[in-house]
Amino acid sequence: MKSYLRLLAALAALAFAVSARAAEELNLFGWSEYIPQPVIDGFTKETGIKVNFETYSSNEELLSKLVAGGGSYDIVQPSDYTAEVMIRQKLLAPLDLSKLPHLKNLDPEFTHCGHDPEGKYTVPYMSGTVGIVVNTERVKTPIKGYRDVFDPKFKGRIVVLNDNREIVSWALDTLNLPVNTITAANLAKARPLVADWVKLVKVFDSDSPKTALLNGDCDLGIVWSGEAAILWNQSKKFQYVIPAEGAHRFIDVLAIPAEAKNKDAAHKFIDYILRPEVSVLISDAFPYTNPNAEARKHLSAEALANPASYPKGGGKIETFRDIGKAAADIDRLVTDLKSAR
Ligand code: N2P
Repeated sequence: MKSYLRLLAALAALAFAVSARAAEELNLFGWSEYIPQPVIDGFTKETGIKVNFETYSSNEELLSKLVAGGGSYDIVQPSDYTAEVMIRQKLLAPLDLSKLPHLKNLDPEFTHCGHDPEGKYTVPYMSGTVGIVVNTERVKTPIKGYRDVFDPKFKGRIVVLNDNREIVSWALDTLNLPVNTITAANLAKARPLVADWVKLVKVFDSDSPKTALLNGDCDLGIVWSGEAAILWNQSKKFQYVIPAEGAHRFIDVLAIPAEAKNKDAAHKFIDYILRPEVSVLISDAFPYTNPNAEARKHLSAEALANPASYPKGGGKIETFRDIGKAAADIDRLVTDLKSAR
């Protein structure tokens, strides 16, 4: 009888362990068109951890949902400057670096940067720039910078990111004003430029700005470099130009919200992403600048020669920083001007 009870207890424990494993989940909140589904599926297949994947189109959307949603996300994917805001607001959990053995694969150029100097909260996912794409079959004049794009003759032929901080930074760069020290006076100077520019734009799209260029709806774009790289792979008529007035370079990261409920699974996912063979799959689908030095060794010569993914030289390239309350002023400015156009 005793051994029968012991057997029963063992079976119950086993059933509990199996159900606990089956119940393990990960709530991933990431940029659209950035994390390939096969990568997520591969992680689930290997670990048994079910991934619930939600996407967003801007850092502002991520930030507001994270603040409102409390503990519902286990991994988020902010850009560097938004990670900086999250660290300041204590919205991120410190990472347990002992659970991330593949961190060593990262190129030090992308780690310990201004947004997270001690590398305590964030792991670089992909990097990139924001630049101009020109359909050179349709646009015959030289396009070097923002002023060339926002020429009235291109009205209705332009697609740009639907991203207010980006748009204002193009105007500030054009006026040779700083993009990270935002004053009311400088925003007032940028305003007329932005007002003129938004009237020329046909499509605002941060998710897939390549689409309007591919289907011929637009001939010029200001887009994420990974989008430009996909266009280049489709046809060499789509040329990528780093704007002469200055360009934005971002490092998008993976981080764990302070309130996350599945922190262990989150570390497992981050380390999975850091494996070279997984990271290569990400580069193949979304050819941004891969910060993983080991993965880069496995990229094709063609992938490494893509001028949008791995631009050579170029002028002034800056990262964005946390600008505090001025972010709301920028948002208001562009939202007003867009609705007035
Ligand atoms: C992916 C957009 C990622 C770039 N669709 C944003 N920094």
